[in-house]
This record gives sequence, C-alpha cells and structure tokens, in this order.
Amino acid sequence: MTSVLVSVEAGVQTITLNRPEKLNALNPDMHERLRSALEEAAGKEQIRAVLLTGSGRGFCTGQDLAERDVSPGAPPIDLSVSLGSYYNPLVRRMRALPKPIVCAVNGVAAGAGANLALACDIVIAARSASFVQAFSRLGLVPDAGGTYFLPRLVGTARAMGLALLAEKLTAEEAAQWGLIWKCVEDSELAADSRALAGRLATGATKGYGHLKRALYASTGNSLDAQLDLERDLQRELGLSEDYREGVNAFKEKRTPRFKGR
Ligand code: LHQ
Repeated sequence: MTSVLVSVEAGVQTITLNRPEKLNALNPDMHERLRSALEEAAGKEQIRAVLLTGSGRGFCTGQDLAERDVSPGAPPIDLSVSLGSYYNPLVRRMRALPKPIVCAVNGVAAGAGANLALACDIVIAARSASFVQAFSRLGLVPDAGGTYFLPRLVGTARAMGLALLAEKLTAEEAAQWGLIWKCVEDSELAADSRALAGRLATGATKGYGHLKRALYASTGNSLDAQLDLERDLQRELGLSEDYREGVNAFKEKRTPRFKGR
C-alpha cells in the first residue's frame, strides 16, 4: 500500500496521507513522497492548489514512534537529524509554495501532525477531529513550526496551555480560537474541502502566491518594510495577465477567467 496517495484533477493536487492503521504517523518513506508531491506542485503550471488530507480516522499523529528505539542500551537518538532532513524542509517547502494549500483535517492531528496542518494556508476540520500538541508528554518541545505557529495564531497564553498540557482541542474550539479557518460536519468535510481547493485552483494563482509571501512576512516585518513589500509585489501583479482579466471582468460584469499568471 502506498503511504501517500497523490492525484491531480481540475488544477487541484490532492495529497492523502495513507497509513490509516497508524493514524498516518510519519516515516521517512512518507516524507520522501510528500517532498516529491510538493515539488511536483511547485513545478507544474497546471497544478494551482493543493489539498492535504489523511485516510481513515486520523489526519496525522506526527513522527512514527514505533521507529524510535529507546530501549536500554540503544544508541542515543539525535532528533535534530530528522528535523533537519525532513520536517524543517517540509514546513519551509509548504510555506514557500507559491500556490495555496488547503488542509482537510479528517481526524486527530497530533504532534508534528498538528503542526503540519498549521503549516497549510487554510485549514478545515471535521467536527470529530482534534488537535493535540502531544510533545510535552514525550518531554519534547513543539516542533515542525509549532512554537512559531501557535503563539501567532492563538496568542501566547493559549499556545502555552496547549503545549504544556497536551490536551485535545476539538475542531470546534480550534475554529473558535482562530487556530484554523473552520469546522464543518464530518459528512461535509470531503466535499467542502474539495470545493474550496477547486475554487482556489481557478483563482489568480500568481496573486495567491504573492499574497502568501506578504502575509507570512508580515509577522516579522515593520509596517515600513511591509508597505515596501506590498508595493513591490503589487508592481509585479499589476503586470500580470490575471490583473488585466480581473479588471476587464469587473467592467464587463462577468466572472473572471484567470489563467494563474
Ligand atoms: C502511532 C502513532 C505514532 C506510531 C498512533 N507513532 N504509532 C518529529 C521528528 C523529530 C523529532 C521528534 O519529534 C517529532 C515530533 C513528533 O511528532 S513526536 C510524536 C508526537 N505524536 C504523538 O505523541 C502522538 C502519539 N499518539 C497518540 O497519543 C494517540 O495515538 C492519539 C491521542 C493521537 C490517538 O489516540 P487513539 O485514538 O486512542 O488511537 P491509538 O493510540 O489507539 O492509535 C491507533 C494506532 O495508531 C495504535 O496502533 P496499534 O497497533 O496499537 O493499534 C497506535 O500505536 C498507532 N499510532 N500514533 N505517532
């Protein structure tokens, strides 16, 4: 069974984590497949949005703990190796991808699996899904971007509670807290997330890519730097085919037909 399923339809690349019996815990094979799927998404013009989800009752429970030998006498494990080789490049690739990534959280998202969801650009979760910053139970700090995403999304007080207590946060609470975009009924997750990704895949892709850059840069920038960045990005977008199409469609009172460039 392939550990990550990848398909492309109508401009949307769907990536499905597929080790349901392990709640889609991540191993090196899955990381390699995820990496190559995202490279494909970056390189192919016809892919204009990505949809990331999981198969079975879990979304992703982070690192596969069964692969860690911590028995007495086993050699020490240098966790920085897997972060440096897999998790950090993955989060960087996702954030830098100049196309929107929708995450459909179909079940529990734990540890690095929760933060993989938060690295996506727009997160929808099924009502039965949950988010667990499980790291402190293992004596670890939130990784895969967790210490960066959490305080920015929900503030330090809630980030600290989530990280210290490692309790499950329901999808509904996650939406109320602003950790994710929204929570939908379980029966609606697949259709709603596909529709959202499909809608983004017909949008002004270049504009979305620049929009990601601007919003993600803003937390580290001064207002002055951000105004300069907006000016520079807008200069490029003003020269795009999609800008012309958008303005023409507005004047002609019709739906724009964006080409993504
Ligand atoms: C699993 C896992 C799992 C293996 C469920 N591994 N088998 C990254 C890289 C570098 C440095 C270190 O850190 C990291 C960050 C990390 O991600 S560390 C890992 C953080 N993740 C966790 O600690 C989550 C561990 N899982 C759980 O706490 C539970 O499974 C949750 C609360 C997510 C779900 O509980 P249940 O719904 O009761 O399901 P379950 O525990 O029965 O799991 C079902 C199966 O999946 C079970 O296998 P089995 O053979 O007994 O049926 C679990 O062992 C397996 N599984 N997560 N991460």
